[in-house]
Amino acid sequence: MAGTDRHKDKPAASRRTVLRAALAAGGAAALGRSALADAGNPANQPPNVPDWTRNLGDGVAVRAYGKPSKHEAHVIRRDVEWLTASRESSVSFTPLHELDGVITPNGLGFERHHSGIAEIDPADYRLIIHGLVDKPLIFTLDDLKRFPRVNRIHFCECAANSGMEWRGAQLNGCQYTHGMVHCVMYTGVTLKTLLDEAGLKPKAKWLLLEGGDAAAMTRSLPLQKALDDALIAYRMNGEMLYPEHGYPARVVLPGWEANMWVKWLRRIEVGDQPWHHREETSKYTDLLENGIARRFTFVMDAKSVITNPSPQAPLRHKSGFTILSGIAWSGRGKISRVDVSLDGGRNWRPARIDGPAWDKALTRFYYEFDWDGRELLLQSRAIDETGYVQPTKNELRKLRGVNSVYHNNGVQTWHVHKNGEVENVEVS
Ligand SMILES: Nc1nc2c(c(=O)[nH]1)N[C@H]1C(S)=C(S)[C@@H](COP(=O)(O)O)O[C@H]1N2
Ligand SMILES: [Mo]
Repeated sequence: MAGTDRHKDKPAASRRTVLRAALAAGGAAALGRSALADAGNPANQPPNVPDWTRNLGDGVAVRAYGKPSKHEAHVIRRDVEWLTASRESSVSFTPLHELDGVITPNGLGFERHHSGIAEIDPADYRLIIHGLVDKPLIFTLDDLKRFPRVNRIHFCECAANSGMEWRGAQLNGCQYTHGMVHCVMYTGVTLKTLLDEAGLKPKAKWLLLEGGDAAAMTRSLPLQKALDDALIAYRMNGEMLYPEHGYPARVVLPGWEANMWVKWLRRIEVGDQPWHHREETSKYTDLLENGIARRFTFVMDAKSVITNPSPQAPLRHKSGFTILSGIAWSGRGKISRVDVSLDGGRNWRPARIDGPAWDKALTRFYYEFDWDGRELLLQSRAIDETGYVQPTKNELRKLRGVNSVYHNNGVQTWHVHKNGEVENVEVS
């Protein structure tokens, strides 16, 4: 049965004319519609009856694994061609301007791989713990799932996020300037539980974390962090990890730079000092103006960005009620406040945080205002529970110079033009 007779009669044309007249006379605002009320295909709009109302749709289980609407096909991870030397060693960015709330969908979180995605058969997955332990252990995936579980929601940010912006405004879109961050709920076992199982020798001070990908990426982790809040996660947002995020198990280090969150984790060696690592996977040191590098800059400082409006999400209305939205996060705890400026940092007003403001997680803020149609210089600054205030980019440059590509948590400025287009700029 395709469609019902009930809907087959087309309403009289005169009704349509009346409705249009009402809209033109200012009824648009009352109906909560904008100038975009004229967009689309009138045949699908009131008072006409669209096909999707006339016809039955797919039944259950036709879409055995759900996907977003086909009209959302533009909401994807993207890379920057000139940044991507090879498809394997590359980065893709989270489409932050297309998301809301605080949780990143599993298919949209940025990816960073040094040697591509390892496709691991879970039956062959093994995690080895050895070195300065009482009994070296080998875990299967099922073994990991039989330890007491924890659920933790945390952001994961590459230390190179915003790194292209150290010398000046460069990339036009928050997807590219800030999209090396995602936030999901991880399910797994604490690393402490596994280390307790193996038994640490008194001299234990550092761990080596090694990935099972072709990069065999290794990082040194101070034991204190491992015992404090590190996880070995196998689920994200309830699902098993996706291959690009380390299936079947990865390291989660709340608040710390993502480079250390080893994916496809296969080996943990316990030692008494940090290891020397191969340059290409571990040059995450911050070169200062005087040539000295900041090392072990593990914690991600508080940061924020306005995701809407932004260069990929311009303002479509010419003026009037406007919703500004963005995300804030801190590697040192909860976000306690976010301020917003419409004039490049001269005046600040508190934004409205809505939804959870979890520890070391993305936090959503909004600022609603009446746009007078004039140019805007939008900024946001995050303040975390330690009292730390997100600095301006120039304040950061004074401290650290411009040699590093890492740990740029400076305030972002978006220039909103009169026509609603938005551009990445800097204010002095
Ligand atoms: N085994 C392995 N782990 C890895 C990497 C890698 O290339 N191999 N890249 C690291 C870097 S630099 C980042 S930023 C994060 C990215 O995590 P994601 O791809 O889940 O976003 O993984 C880290 N863990
Ligand atoms: Mo990274």
